Amino acid sequence: MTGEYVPENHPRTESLRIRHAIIDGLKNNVVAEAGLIAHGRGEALDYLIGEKTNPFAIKAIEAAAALLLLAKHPVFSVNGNIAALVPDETIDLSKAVPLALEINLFYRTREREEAIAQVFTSRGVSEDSLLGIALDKRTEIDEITHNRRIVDNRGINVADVVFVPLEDGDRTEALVSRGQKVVTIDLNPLSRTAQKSHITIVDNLVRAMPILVNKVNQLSSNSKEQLEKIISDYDNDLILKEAEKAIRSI
Ligand code: PTJ
Repeated sequence: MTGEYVPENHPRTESLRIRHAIIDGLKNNVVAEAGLIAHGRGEALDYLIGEKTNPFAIKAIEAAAALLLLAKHPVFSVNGNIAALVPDETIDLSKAVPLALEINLFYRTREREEAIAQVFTSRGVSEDSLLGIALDKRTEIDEITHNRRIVDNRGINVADVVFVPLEDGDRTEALVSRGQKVVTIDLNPLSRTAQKSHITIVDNLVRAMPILVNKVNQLSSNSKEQLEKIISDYDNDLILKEAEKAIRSI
């Protein structure tokens, strides 16, 4: 963290701290150059939702927790921004559900795969359990033309629920067309990913992830029927409309 650039008494200390985590991630090969642009877009949208976790996000987080707990083979698709901003929460979620972590990159290079793997192995995750990097386990999803088509045949390829925060729309559509359930976190309720996912958490990744981990822990003792009820009562179109309304009414 480039902490020296982040004065403690600055009115936007937290926002600067997060921004510098992304910049450090770029320097360490974790974040793609386009990840900075994505982050800037996220910052702008975060202003518009009041830089807080709104009720529409809380409802989506509860449904996401229920869906992840009900899944037989849930997989968390990890990209550069996630590794830079919420590595600890990502590991917490992988233990709480439990779910597999798969590194899946739009701007895929061997250097970035290794740098992102290092973020997790340095925090105690075993290299063997990190999917998406072993060359002999790779396969390709026909429906996707770009790099995200490269998936692990133990992970995203066979997952029933895929968690894809900060995503580009193509893959979400492809996963949905393959019959897989998709959960995302995206500050833009109008993005294709937000629109096509089954559950869309319109919130900043940094705020939403710890809440999601807590929610999974809280719901983990619920019965299958109780979890199914949470999902059947949930309406993602309504949630997206509420998020869009919050942005337009500012
Ligand atoms: O690491 P890679 O190579 O897999 O690349 C990752 C990026 C993020 C560069 C890639 O997936 C990409 O280009 O994504 P997009 O198309 O820019 O979409 C990112 C979406 O996430 C946008 O809708 C942003 O508004 C949103 N976003 C950005 N930062 C945050 C966010 N949503 C939630 N929390 C954030 N902190």
